[in-house]
Amino acid sequence: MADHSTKRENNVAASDELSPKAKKTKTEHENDRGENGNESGKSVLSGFQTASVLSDSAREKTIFVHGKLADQNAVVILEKTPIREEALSEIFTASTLELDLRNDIYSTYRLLAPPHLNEIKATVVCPATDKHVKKYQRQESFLVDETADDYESITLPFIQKQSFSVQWVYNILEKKAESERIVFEDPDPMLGFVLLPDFKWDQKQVDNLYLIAITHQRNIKSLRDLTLEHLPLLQNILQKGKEAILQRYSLPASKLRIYLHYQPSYYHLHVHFTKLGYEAPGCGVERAHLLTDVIQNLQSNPRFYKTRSLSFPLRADDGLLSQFREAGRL
Ligand code: M7G
Repeated sequence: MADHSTKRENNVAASDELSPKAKKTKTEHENDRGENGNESGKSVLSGFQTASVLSDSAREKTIFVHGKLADQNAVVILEKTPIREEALSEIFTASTLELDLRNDIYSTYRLLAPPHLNEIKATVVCPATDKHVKKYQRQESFLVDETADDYESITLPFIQKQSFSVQWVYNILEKKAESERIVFEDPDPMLGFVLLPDFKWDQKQVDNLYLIAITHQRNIKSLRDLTLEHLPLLQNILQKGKEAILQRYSLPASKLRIYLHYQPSYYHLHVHFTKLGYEAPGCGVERAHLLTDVIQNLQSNPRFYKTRSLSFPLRADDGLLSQFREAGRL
């Protein structure tokens, strides 16, 4: 259950800290509407042809759709955005209400808010690969226990052949994309990183804060590659990431969940920073490794991640799962 005092505090932080940014984001969106989102008055998504719904959630208010956009395979993710406290007075004054039912002290309505308060966040992946389509498809998962030998003989060869492109990561590091969204950067080639909002976060409220820190070093694929030599890098990300978030969003470290995924989707080392209390996708124990634990594990055993078994979930049609099955490991 959300703690209201905390929520209020965060929303105050949100309005203090986010409003210049939110304004900027609005201007960017307005520009986008002219330059990218709309072409001659028509949304680029108006030509989207739905092939199938990959998954949806009434609780999360999301839908993942597979289809074609200008003859290319595409995935479109639609998500209703949270209601912001600062929008409440306009919602109450400027909306129309249609009564659904009234019974004793209870009544329910259909509230039709002005369009700008009724946003849907749309994420488009185009052209999407089959792997993208599978990533967003609802599927059964299986927990795999990967030994160090399994990593060398099964996982590593698989990810070397089949992982998602990390071009988007290089674009961020080289300031070819999203440079205006960077919250903090340490440019040091060995210890440095770029901290910026994850594209899952609309940055309108701190309640669902989600940032990622992407290392400047390009040769660290995942948790499995980490050894004692990476401790200064990890400590730097932890320390400076926390400081930058406190400064920008007034959110102290005690409100942050800071972790790495194993397996990640993108094999270029990055750290997730999400707000404690926000059930971010992938923050469960079967996939998220707290950065503080990773640091301590490496301090007590420099080869911890080179030698220990690591468990993680794989989806039913993941090629890596077939490899584990073929090797008799499942
Ligand atoms: P991950 O652990 O490799 O995989 O995290 P996951 O997507 O299964 O969690 C990569 C993170 O990068 C995710 O949280 C994505 O939402 C985020 N992300 C992915 N892309 C393609 C982008 C992007 O283009 N820009 C930004 N800002 N974030 C992205």
